[in-house]
Amino acid sequence: MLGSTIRTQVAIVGAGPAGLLLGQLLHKHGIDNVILERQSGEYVLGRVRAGVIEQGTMDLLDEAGVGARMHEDGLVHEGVQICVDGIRHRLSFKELTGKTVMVYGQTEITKDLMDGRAAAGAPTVYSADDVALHDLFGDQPRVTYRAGGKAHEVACDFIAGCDGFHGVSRKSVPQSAIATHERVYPLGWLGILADTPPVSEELIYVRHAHGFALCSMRSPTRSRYYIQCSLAEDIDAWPDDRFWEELKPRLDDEARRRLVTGPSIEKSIAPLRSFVAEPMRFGRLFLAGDASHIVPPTGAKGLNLAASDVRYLAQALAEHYVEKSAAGLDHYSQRALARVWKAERFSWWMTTLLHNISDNHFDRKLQLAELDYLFRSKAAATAFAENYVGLPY
Ligand code: RFL
Ligand code: PHB
Repeated sequence: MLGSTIRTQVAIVGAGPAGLLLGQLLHKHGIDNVILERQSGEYVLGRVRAGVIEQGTMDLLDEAGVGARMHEDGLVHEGVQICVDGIRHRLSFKELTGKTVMVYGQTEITKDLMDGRAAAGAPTVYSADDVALHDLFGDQPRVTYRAGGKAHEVACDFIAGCDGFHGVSRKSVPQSAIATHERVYPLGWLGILADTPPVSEELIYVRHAHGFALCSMRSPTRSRYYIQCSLAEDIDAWPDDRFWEELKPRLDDEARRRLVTGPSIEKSIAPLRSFVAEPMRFGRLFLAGDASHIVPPTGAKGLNLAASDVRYLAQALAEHYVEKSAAGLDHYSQRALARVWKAERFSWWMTTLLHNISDNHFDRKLQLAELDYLFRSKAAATAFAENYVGLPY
């Protein structure tokens, strides 16, 4: 049965952070947009992912008018700690770069963006099935989908593919038009969320002979921990006690003493992957966020890259509609990819520095030499801090 045909300026596929933030920024510029999301709103809000956001991402959330709760509840972090075989070292972002990062969960950002969108009265279609992109290289692209047992269509000027790594947008592009670059690591992160106080006020990245671990948090009463695991791991084989027993030996004495264990409220395994699809524009389709690139989570860059893509894209669309200039749209892919590749490099570097990836003794010795250099050289520490707090847009 035929349902509605809606006309809008920008059709956005995906209501993750990229799609919702783009929608909000476009709305601020007076540009109409419709978001189509495959999942329900509750499902999107139930995903536990990023924890660390850069100053540039905070600024964008403020610009989108949804930063109030973040400033109230977010935790400002002036540094980070790296523990190597039981000895902890601190790197101060504040001293090295004058900047800080914010610990504020992706779940909360998503909620703030959804609330902002509802307040703006901008349309989002959740549980949209069979989303399909049409006529990308013509003047009048369309997006079709099914909802409530009916077929619907969105006619638009542009499509923003913000539908994540497994989305339909990137797959709608002719194979000959797109180049993909990928590195798959033979490991994953097993993550646990628990209502227990964090072991430390700052994040601790742990390099240990048993494998990587990360002590993070969502609030002074909610912890987020990760341990390196094999890709073949079955989540059902990881009752909470087993997780805590695996984490403990990787920590330093003080962290082990302060560790408060408790029942998990979420547990999941994420594979580690580096991936870039180029270019990010195909006619009237623009990819943004995980739809176009993936980083392993070690550098805390995924959500922040989605935000920088969206900033370039929102600016470019505003230039198109307000100033009637195509320059921003023409340069979008090149500008976004320049920042993407630097974050790819940093995330790959941090991943290979801290994980147990290779059995080769030479590789292990190199890791330790690199870490020693990082702790002793101000130049090396500054390069690390500069990347962690986020390179300029
Ligand atoms: P998302 O969040 O995947 O959202 C895409 C949305 O599109 C929908 N979708 C579709 N909708 C319609 N039709 C289709 N055919 C569709 N297919 C998919 C999906 O349902 C979804 O709602 O991509 P987006 O918006 O680009 O955002 C990217 C971020 O989510 C991601 O990069 C971060 O979570 C990565 N990440 C981290 N990033 C950071 O900046 N800092 C961190 O500390 C950080 N920690 C992490 C992370 C990712 C992790 N995992 C689970 C991979 C920690 C972990 C463990
Ligand atoms: C998190 O808190 O989920 C988190 C923090 C830092 C990372 C990755 C994930 O590098």
